[in-house]
Order: sequence, then structure tokens, then C-alpha cells
Amino acid sequence: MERYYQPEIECASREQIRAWQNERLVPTVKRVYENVPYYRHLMEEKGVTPDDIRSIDDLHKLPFLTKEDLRQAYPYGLVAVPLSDCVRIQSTSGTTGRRVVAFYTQHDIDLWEECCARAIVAAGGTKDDVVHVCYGYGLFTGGPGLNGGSHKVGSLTLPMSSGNTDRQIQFMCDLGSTILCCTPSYAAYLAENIIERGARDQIKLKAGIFGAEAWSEEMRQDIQDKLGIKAYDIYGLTEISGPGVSFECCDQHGMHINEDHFIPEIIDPNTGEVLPEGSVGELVFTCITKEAFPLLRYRTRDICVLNYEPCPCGRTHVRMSKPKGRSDDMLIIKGVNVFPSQIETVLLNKGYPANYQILVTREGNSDKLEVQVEMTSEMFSDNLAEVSTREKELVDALKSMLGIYAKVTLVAPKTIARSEGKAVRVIDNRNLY
Ligand code: DLL
Repeated sequence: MERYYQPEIECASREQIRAWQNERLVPTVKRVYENVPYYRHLMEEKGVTPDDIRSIDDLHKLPFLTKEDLRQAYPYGLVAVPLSDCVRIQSTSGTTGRRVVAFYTQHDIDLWEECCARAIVAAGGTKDDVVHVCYGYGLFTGGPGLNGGSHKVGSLTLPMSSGNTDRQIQFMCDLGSTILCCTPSYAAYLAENIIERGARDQIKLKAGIFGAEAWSEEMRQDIQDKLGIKAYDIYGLTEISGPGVSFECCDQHGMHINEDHFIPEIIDPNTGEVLPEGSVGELVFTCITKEAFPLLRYRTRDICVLNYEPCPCGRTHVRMSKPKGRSDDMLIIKGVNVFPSQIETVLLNKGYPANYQILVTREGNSDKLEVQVEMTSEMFSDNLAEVSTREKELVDALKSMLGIYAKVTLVAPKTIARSEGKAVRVIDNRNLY
């Protein structure tokens, strides 16, 4: 049995999970109140004291933290231990461009890597695997998180970092990488390149652990087919630790949240009200085991739904759906809510690669939406009539998905800049904020 498949924790009864959460929440709130003046003020403003928090039933009494609070308290204002106890900083721009810094003690790093190890094991990883990590290293959490998780599992770890596609493929073939860890957009790009070079037979990949950005079921299918692997989703955010907050198991139906470390809630993003089980809303996390940066009721802005149904894999930790968008990068175009993932679904359904860019502009008071879509080399044609028929077909499909008109421009293969990290899908030139 793999060391980081921890059935006594991952398959514990719901009562046991709740007991752990109660046991860990109460002292965490006390510690944050005493050591983090910024959060103490928020609690005082709400008239809450640590004595009011006796179990997770009282969680809703605590104030929320937002990215705006992180900016206000930047850089050290939310750290709950002496700085001399911190050993690491990680940082992200997030998907919306604001820098966030997070702090870790050695114990925090150990727990974070343990969460990533659980994710690798859930994707079939063992100490006999060669784990190829091409998430970025450095400030971004992707590389260090999966690297640490892979070490804990005892797999042979290739700290490739992002970029240099030639070298990635060469190493993959030479060293027999079996598990690929990167963003799904980079996985799709690698898959294209591997096929183009005729290297598909030389790779030994069996699984991929892809996250850090939204990707659809269609994109999963595409990557799985092209690489002949099983593709697993992994979710996380720097503020809460990094990758491994939740991860998919062999069932590939939602990501198990490591509930012994993080308590999830779903709230109405407009009112902040906690929503009943099964509702779609904004995901909020409370950290209950972290020392340096234990955020309480942190609003992720990710819109999703929690599923408490038993999972065929035996894990009892709640599953979160793939984020259905972010409450703050949801585009409102002509008054209609548009999520980039909806556009991606249409493109993949129609056989286009997931290489596209969404441009939003405003002329007078009217919003204009344009989607630039790369063709595959098989589709590429000089015949203008053919291209325009294809464009018209996509316009119709987008209209029926989104309810609004989007201009579609088909562009030649490989003309949209590739990202080695998170893909830049949306360019919104409206200056709305
Ligand atoms: O992206 C951590 C990570 C690294 C996760 C590697 C998975 C793999 P941040 O840069 O702080 O951290 O960005 C966090 O990215 O709030 C989501 O909006 C988005 N995100 C992360 N994972 C997923 C996913 C890392 N699997 C923000 N699906 C989060 C959709 C994701 N969105």
C-alpha cells in the first residue's frame, strides 16, 4: 500500500472528519485572534470573539477574508507566527493579475507536500514512477508543490519546470516519464508536438495531473486520446497552500478536498450567505492546520458545487466540481454572463484545438465580443469560402451556447501565442474597473 494513500484519513467516517475539524478549528481561531491584529479587528468589527466559535456550526459567524484584505495587509499583515519561524514564500498573480504572497513554516511545507503526495497516489503514482514536473518552479506553487509531493511518494522526480518543449519531449522519451504534471493548456501543446514529431510511440506516460487553470471535459478527452493517458484534475491556490487543496481520484468525477486541513463552504457571492448542500456558489476555505498563514473563511472567487455523495474510490472527503468560472473573471457582455469555459466547450465540440483568445471591446455603449480560434493543420485552407462557412458555423454554435453574437476569426495553426504556464484566454479592453 502506498504511504500517501491514507485510508484512515481519506476514507474516515463523516463523523470523524467533523470531529477533526471541530478539534482543529477552535484553537486556530484563538491563535489567529491573538497573533493577527488585522483579523482580530475584522472579528471585533463583527462583534465575534474566539469564545463564540465552539464548532464548525459557528463558522458562519467569522468574517470573510478576500484578496482585497491580502492586498491591504501586504506583505506581512496576515502572518500568524514570528517571521523567524517562516522558511518559504510563494507568490502568484492569480488569474486576475494581483500579486499575492503566502508564507510557510517547515511544518506547513510538509503538510502541503503531503496533500500533493495524496494527489499523485490518487492518480496511480507509486515509488516506481518517473514524475515529470513542468509546472513553473520559483514563486509559483505548481512546481515546488508537485515536486515535494513526488519526493514524498518516493517517485523519481524530474524538476523540468516550464518551457523548452524540445527538451521536455527528449527527456520524456529518454527517461521514460510516466506521470506528467503541468497546466492542461501546456499538456495539450505538448501532445500536439509529440504527435507532430512522431514520438507518440516513444513515450511511456500513463497519467497526467493537470490544474492551475480551467479546462473542460472535452479538453480532458482530447488530451487523454492524444497521449493515451488518464488525465486527472488538481486544484489549489497559493493563499491556501498551492496545488493539492483538492484532487481527482480514479473516478474522475470531482476533486476530493483535503478536509482534514481545509474546511470548505459554498456561499452566495452577492450576499455572502452560506448556501445549502448541492448549491452552486463561491467556494470559501478555512485553514485548520496551517501555522504561518492560516486564512479563515477565505473567499476564493471560484464558482463551484460540493458533492457529499459517497465516491466509488472509497474516499469520504467531499468532492468539489471543476470551477465553473470565477465570480471575478466572469465576463458580462451586453449584460449576459459569459464564462470562457463555455466558449472552450463549443470549440472543442466542433473539433477545434483549445487554442483561442477572447477579445472584448466597447464601441460607444455597445460591447463587442470576438473569438480568435486556431485551426488545426488539417482544417487550414486558402479557400476563403470554406473558411467563412466554418466561421459561420462557429458563430451559430456560440450564439446558441451564450445567447449573444460573437464574431469569430479563424487563424492559421500556431499563430496564437502559447503559454508555458497559465494560458491568457481573455483580453478585455473595455477598462470597466
Ligand atoms: O494555480 C495552484 C496550482 C498549481 C493548482 C498547480 C493546481 C496545479 P494560483 O496561481 O494561486 O495557484 O491560482 C489559483 O487558479 O483560485 C482557480 O481560479 C485557478 N485554478 C487552480 N486550479 C484549478 C483547476 C495555483 N484545477 C487559482 N481548475 C484558483 C480550474 C483552477 N481553475
